[in-house]
Amino acid sequence: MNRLQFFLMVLFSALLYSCGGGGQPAPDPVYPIPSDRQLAWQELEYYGFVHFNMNTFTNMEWGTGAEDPALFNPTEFDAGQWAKVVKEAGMKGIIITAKHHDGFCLWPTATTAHSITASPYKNGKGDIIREIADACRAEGLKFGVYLSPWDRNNEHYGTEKYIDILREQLRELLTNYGEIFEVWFDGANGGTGYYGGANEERRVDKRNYYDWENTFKLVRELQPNAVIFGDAGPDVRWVGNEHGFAYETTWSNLMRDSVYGGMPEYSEMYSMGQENGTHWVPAEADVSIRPGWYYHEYEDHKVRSLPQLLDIYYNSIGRNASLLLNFPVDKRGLIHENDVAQLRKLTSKIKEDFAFNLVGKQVLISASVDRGRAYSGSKAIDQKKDTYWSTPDGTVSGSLTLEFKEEIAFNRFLVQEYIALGQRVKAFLLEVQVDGDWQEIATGTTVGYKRILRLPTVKTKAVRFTVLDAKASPTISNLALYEAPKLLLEPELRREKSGLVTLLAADEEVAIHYTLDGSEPSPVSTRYTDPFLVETPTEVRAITVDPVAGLASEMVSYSLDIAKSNWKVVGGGEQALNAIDESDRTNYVASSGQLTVDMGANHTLSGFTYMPVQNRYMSGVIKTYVYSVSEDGVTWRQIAEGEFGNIANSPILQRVGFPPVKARYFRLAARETLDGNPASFAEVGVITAKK
Ligand code: FUL
Repeated sequence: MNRLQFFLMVLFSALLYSCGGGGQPAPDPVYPIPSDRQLAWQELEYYGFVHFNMNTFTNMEWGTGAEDPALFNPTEFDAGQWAKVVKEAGMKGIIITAKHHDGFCLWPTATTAHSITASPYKNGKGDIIREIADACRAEGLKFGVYLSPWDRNNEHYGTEKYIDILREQLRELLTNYGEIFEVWFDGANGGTGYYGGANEERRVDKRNYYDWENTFKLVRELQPNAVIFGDAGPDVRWVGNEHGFAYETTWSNLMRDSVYGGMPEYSEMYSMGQENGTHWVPAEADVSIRPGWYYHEYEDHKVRSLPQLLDIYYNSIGRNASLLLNFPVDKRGLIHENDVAQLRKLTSKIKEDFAFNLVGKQVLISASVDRGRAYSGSKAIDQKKDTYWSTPDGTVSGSLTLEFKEEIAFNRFLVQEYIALGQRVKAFLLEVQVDGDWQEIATGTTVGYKRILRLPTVKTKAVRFTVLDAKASPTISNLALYEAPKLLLEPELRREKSGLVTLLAADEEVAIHYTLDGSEPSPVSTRYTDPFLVETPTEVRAITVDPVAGLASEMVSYSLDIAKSNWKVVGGGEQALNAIDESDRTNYVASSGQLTVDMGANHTLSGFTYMPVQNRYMSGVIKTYVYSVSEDGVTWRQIAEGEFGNIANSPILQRVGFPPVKARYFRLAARETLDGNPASFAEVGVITAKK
């Protein structure tokens, strides 16, 4: 080879290399594909929602619009606290309910008098939107606005004039508060007729009334980088439920022209997206950290548990959706301490779960097929989001195999598609090699931006990921494996009427150990295997243990009293048994206002317990009571009466003590209920005197 030939050869190889993959071009996009603003939004993954507005002060979820602006008066409002809490949790922004269905505006709008300007907050000089926007900016968070199209206060709602007003409100919000990352249009719309709002009689044609096309144009003009959320998109769609769960099969493609905001059949038919959807409209999962979207003191003890929050996280972000987690900011204007505490637990567990990507320990990655060097298997693990493994045109399946020098243990599998070229994967398989044989450990359907599987811990030296079917050549930009530590939470105890006790651990792979004699449990205490009977007063103490890691949870102690196996309700029929079935979820409503129980034998009582109904409506919750006992069911003695203090705001288990008294029968009667409805009971129990 002469010098020229050599030079040409070097030039040629360099050219080949720069074209990527031996000249192989990138796969053609599979339409629909995301816009640039959607791509940027997709990477946020996780951001906070705040419901804070008039309803916070009226204890409502949907206000009527007739509320007096004077009621809006937070005492310690601090958007800086919200921003810090959200930032610390790893969330990327905050969306605020600038105006909810009741029409009250959190900023000094020129469009209506029903706003913060008419409230005592900062003597009518306040601007909550400004304070939140500034706080977000100070923490490096994005800021978004929720603006309810449905307005129960505005006198023009239902007419064309209102559409101009709504647009003007939007103009104010999108002009005066800096960069907005998301504009949230709620699908809940007038015409439901349930709540008798100011303009309820003005039913609107949800599909056409709002002239969305022109409203969207305005958003584009004022905030070209903002995504628009609505049931039907256009940029981001509703996941179809308020539990924060996306579907196992979640396409970002949507038949967008077939849906509209507030469409009744949306959740069932469209919210999971469609393989052949015409537009790119990814799902966003919205869910509140408490049962309600707005703050209610009576939900202070109902903040979601860590296992519930983890389910939400994995079932949204892990299923090709983003997560919009709501905080019902309280009357002070702060995210409540209980919510902060639960969020911190979630944050640290997620950090632990994804602390170390085991793929880094791999020695070899091989692809069964690729479309050239620029699309080799290694591109799926190079930690670069713009490179990906892909196959030749027309090849819609193929595998990536990771081999490890030493055995690894993992229980989380994460995979991502290079979505800039469209969502492609329709079916996949995950296998591990055990003793030389491949064993299937999971199968799945869609991947999309991100898919995470939680799996039982498996040990192996080789892992194989196979795309079984795709719309076109798959484009896999990331594969990761993690070993999440076991969830070592205190065991939960459930008891049946018979006295049968079940202990439950949040993580199936941990052991439960317990004692029944009041002593402290340790990993050598009795190991729980099957439900056991507890018929007499007993202290059950338990821990969960991860034997491999040598770790244990905190201890939990349950004080159980006599079993209710022989208990009967005197009168009240079948439904009355709900009050003594050891379940807080089933209720009994007593038209007589009282509950009489025959325990079947005499016991020495030194107190009683009452669990009020645990649903949002709280109908018939007892406020003041009379408690009586009897040995024969004929002669009764009243032994306690009083008030369940603060039960309206804190409907938790009530315990009342009294001097020991012998009784076979007891009667709990309501003197008054909170709402005047017939007394209701989730559960009643007794405290028997210590022998
Ligand atoms: C729903 C609304 O009706 C709720 O009040 C809440 O704002 C939720 C996020 O969206 O459609």
